Amino acid sequence: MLAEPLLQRLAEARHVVALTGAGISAESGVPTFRDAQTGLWARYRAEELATPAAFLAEPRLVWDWYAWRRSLTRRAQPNAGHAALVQLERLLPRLTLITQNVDGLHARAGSRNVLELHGNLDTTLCFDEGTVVTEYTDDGRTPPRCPRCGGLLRPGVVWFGESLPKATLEQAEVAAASCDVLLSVGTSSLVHPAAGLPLAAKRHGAVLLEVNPTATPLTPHVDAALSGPAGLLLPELARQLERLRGRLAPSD
Ligand code: BJW
Repeated sequence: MLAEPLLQRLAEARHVVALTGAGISAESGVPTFRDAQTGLWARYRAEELATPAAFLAEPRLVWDWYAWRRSLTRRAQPNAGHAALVQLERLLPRLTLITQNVDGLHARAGSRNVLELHGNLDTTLCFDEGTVVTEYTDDGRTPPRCPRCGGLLRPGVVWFGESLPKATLEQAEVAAASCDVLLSVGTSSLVHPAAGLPLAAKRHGAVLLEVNPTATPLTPHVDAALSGPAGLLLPELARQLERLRGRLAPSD
């Protein structure tokens, strides 16, 4: 699957970054961001709901959309792709996992070092104060209100036009600039600043690998494009790495 010289580079890497997007959760039954709209939500475009302006115009609609998506992700289980990244974390000296996903499935699979660039569906913020709200009363209003200031509550995710969490983005940028291999998995590579991380890694000399059933704007820049589903290809990659490690291990 992965050509021997690139597999060697992966096996020798001191620091690997995996950047994931919605595609890695597709096989858990969580629809990807751009294909997310099914059933009642099919007539809305995700890009038009995931903005502060949409929330201010129709807070109930946007809150309900996130409630629907939260109910899907809570029922979902991590898949073989998530599990393979946990295995890679064990096999490699250092793996930084950067995700654009808000579903929390990497942590539920057992990944320890996860940088969530776009927040998490399971957190709630006060729209006005930007503070995390852990407890609030359900008084029947949608969205519920902030117990401190009475402002609208919103999901703790990053919408278009909003800044990413500063410290998390900085850690991601440092990791991208210092890794030997960056593995981009299941992302359309359209949304910035996340989409710029692989290119920054490449400028600093990293090998770029991509796992995706379809080509993306990143594909022309990668050293290897592994075409197919993450749930199949990531476990295969981990197996290849383990086999190579077995061959390289000094015999007693
Ligand atoms: C499989 C598979 C399987 C399927 N296995 N793969 C520079 C240039 C141009 C624009 C900008 C720029 N810098 C900033 C911007 C503006 C904007 C932006 O990037 N716009 C672009 C659309 C052009 N960025 C922002 O606004 C960001 N903020 C920011 O930069 O602030 C400063 C600033 C603002 C304005 C101007 C300039 C500076 C914030 C971005 C926040 C993104 N938030 C969202 C919503 C999160 C909450 C929610 O989920 O509702 O994050 S948008 C959405 O896209 C979500 C995702 O995390 C993100 C990425 O999507 P992803 O993960 O790639 O999913 P899909 O669906 O697009 O793709 C799935 C892929 O999986 C596909 O390729 C499939 O083929 C594949 N796949 N099955 C493997 N089994």
